[in-house]
Amino acid sequence: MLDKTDTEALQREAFRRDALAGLSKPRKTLPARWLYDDRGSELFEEITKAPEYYPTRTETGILEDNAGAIADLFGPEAVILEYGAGAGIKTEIVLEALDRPGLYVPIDISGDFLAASADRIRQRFPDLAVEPVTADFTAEFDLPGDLPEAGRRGGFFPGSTIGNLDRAEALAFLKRMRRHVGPEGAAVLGCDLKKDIPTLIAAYDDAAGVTAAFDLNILTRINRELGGDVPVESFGHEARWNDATSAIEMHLVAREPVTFSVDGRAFSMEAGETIHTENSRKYDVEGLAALAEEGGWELDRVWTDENERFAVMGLKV
Ligand code: AVI
Repeated sequence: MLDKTDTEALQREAFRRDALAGLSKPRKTLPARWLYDDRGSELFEEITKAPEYYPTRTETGILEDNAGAIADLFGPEAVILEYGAGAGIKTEIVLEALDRPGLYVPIDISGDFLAASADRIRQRFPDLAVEPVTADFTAEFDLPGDLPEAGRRGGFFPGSTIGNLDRAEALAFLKRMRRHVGPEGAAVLGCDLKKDIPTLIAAYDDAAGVTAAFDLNILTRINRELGGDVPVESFGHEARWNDATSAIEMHLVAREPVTFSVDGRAFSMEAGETIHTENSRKYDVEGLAALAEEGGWELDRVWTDENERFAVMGLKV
């Protein structure tokens, strides 16, 4: 087993590699996963409460309104596999509604975060067995070998995190979850839907500047963890709609010509040049159902809000 210091050293090395590779491209990028250090995770929590960021409260409302039907889809004594632990209230809504759940398996790459959210769930549901798995769910990993056999296995992937994956990654994820749940399995998948562009842009560029702070924090992280001297104050945040990929993109825009170094390597950017930090793809129900089908699933039910902003999809094998 790797201890915490080993894991942190490996993470930092992966961050260094990704940052240097991304900043060396003609169109600079940084993978979105590095947005989530402690400060980034705090800021993301704050984003979910911003008035313009409708996805979290909309999905929560859909889960509340349909908890009974979701529990029926999973069935009695279900083993729930949650990809990305710590959807907090959303997880609790589903667990609360289930008929005698057999086991809850939260899966997350951050061991600390996972332990904290597993503890919270244990306190809230003292009779529920909880078996956390530390793993990157966008790559292959093994489930515990001793999962109970009585109930159905159900995947739970809320939050529209599927939108942060590209098409190939999303398909690989759907196939992996299909393998995990086995032949009798089911899944509940939350996904933000395509809509008018101003609503989307506002959700990713809120007036209070929380999303901007979240985006810019990746530069502060580079300076702190990779010995960088990026002039953070010379950058601004921009949310853009890309029609070809059906995605909101987050960009860090250089407001003036800048030069900086990261881990001893020099970089320069012209005014207006950007670092692309995140894609958040928006689907329609048909498009996502087609992708899920390709991944080995059948669409069983779709639950949505009255404005059809967000969809929670019930899938069966
Ligand atoms: C985590 N993920 C689903 C969020 C999203 O909406 O794509 C991340 C986010 N980025 C900016 N705001 C929220």
